[in-house]
Amino acid sequence: MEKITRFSVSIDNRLMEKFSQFMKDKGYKNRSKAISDLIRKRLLEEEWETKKGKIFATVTLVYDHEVPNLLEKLTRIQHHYLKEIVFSSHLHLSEHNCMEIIVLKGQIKKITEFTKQLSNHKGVKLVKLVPTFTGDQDL
Ligand code: NI
Repeated sequence: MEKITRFSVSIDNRLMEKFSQFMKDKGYKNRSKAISDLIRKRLLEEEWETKKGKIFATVTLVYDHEVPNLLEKLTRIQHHYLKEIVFSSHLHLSEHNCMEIIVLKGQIKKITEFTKQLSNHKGVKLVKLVPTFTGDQDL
C-alpha cells in the first residue's frame, strides 16, 4: 500500500466554500483526492512553465494529405525526433483528412519545439499537445 501523510490545513471560509463548490461541480466525493489532484496538476504546470524535466505527451495531428508535399514535410519532421517519438498511429479520417496520434517521451523543450514545427504548414488543421508526467515521477 502507498504511504500517505496526513496534514491539517487552515483555509479561509470563502475559499473553502469555493473549493466545496468546485468539488461538487467536478464530482469529487473525497477532499483528499481533490486536493491531491490539484497539487499534481499544479506541479506539472510548474515543470511545464520552467520547461525542465522529461515528460510523456501525446500530439494529435489532423491534416489534408492531398496538399502537395505536406505528407513528406510532416514525415521529415517526425524523423528528426526519432529519440522522442515512442509510438505513432495513422488513421484515415475521410477522403482528404488524416489523423495521427503521436506519443512522445522527452524534454519538454524538445516536445514543444516538435509541436511548433508541425503547426506551420498549409493543410495542417489541428495540432493538439497533451502533456503528462513520466512514469518515473509516480505522483
Ligand atoms: Ni490517411
